[in-house]
Amino acid sequence: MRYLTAGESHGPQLTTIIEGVPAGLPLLAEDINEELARRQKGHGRGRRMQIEKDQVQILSGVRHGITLGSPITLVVENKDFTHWTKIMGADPLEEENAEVKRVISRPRPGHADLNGAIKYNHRDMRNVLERSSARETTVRVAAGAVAKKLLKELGVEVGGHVLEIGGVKAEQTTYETLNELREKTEASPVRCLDETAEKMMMKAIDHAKENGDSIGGIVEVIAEGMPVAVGSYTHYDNKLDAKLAAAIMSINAFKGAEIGIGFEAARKPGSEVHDEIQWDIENGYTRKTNNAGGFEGGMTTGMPVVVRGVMKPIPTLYKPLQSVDIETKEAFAASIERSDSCAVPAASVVAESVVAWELASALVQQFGQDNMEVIKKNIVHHQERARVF
Ligand code: EPS
Repeated sequence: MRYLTAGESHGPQLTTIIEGVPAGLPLLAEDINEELARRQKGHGRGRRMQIEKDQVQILSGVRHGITLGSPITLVVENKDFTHWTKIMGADPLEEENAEVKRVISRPRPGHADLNGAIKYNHRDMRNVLERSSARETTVRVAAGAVAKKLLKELGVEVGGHVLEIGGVKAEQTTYETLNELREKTEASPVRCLDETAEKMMMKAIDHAKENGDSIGGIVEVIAEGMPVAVGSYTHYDNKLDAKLAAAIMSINAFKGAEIGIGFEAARKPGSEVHDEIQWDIENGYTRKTNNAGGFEGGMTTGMPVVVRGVMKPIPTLYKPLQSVDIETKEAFAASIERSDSCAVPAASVVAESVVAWELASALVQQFGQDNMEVIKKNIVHHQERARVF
């Protein structure tokens, strides 16, 4: 499976074309809209989220609520476009006017502005900002919602939560079931399981906002029910854990990814890191622990997949940092654009989406590409073989 996205932050719409989703998957607009609404929430979101009410239009690949196996086109309108029709229009302007174009010549440190402008030879850095904005994650979440639906049909559930915001760490991070995790995090304005930390995180976000600043954090995604031995050790680009790390790193403002205990493994001896193997007739091979986060040798172990990502503070600040005007080369404060003071809770939904996408793609690749019935049968057969192996 693969997908492309298109669309500018203040253009008319965001689009994704998804190829390779098997036929026979039940899929409704509301499955996708639910995920889009989750991405819009979170303490620390800015004014743009009050303008948008992200809703998907399914324009191809689905008929009467079931996927056809043909490319799926999903579109989400930018309601804000009505305020940007001239600035972002596709037609030439009658006269060149920097104000009408809302030209940006002072790059924001931490954003794609300067490097993107040099690469594509844009004197107006709005041409970079419009595509590099995290607004694009809207349709990645839409594609992720399709992946989640596919995973659910195959017995795989995905959840996520926030572990840390602005230096405030969640101490209580355990949960009995993914359903419980979901219930608690949906009720939390910062998608955190720890109620004490939640309040401190919200205070940290308010404090950043008052100061015209922004803060980042750490999110965790868990997937339960992945069959064992999905992915491969045979070649670097077949390793599923590597694909997950790349997917996490592809989210706007993400600077690192960890699987299982991740960097902590550097500080422990092997005897405390590796997950001992056991077997019983009902469950087949299982592990006593899950420090590996569900991966060994680029393949799933059958234990829950656990992936974390770190998001830096959003670089669009109301209190701008020092920059240089690319026209005059003089020192200036960077451009001020409307922004979120913290988008970590929203980013945790994006992280769920990109992880779901990679896991769904891997299952489809390994167990049959064309229709859900064949994939389901192949997975049942595989799991039975693995249990008694
Ligand atoms: C976002 C929409 C954007 C930003 C934010 C994410 O809308 P606008 O630029 O109109 O305010 O709120 O993106 C960034 C701050 C960024 O630096 O990329 C969204 O839909 O999530």
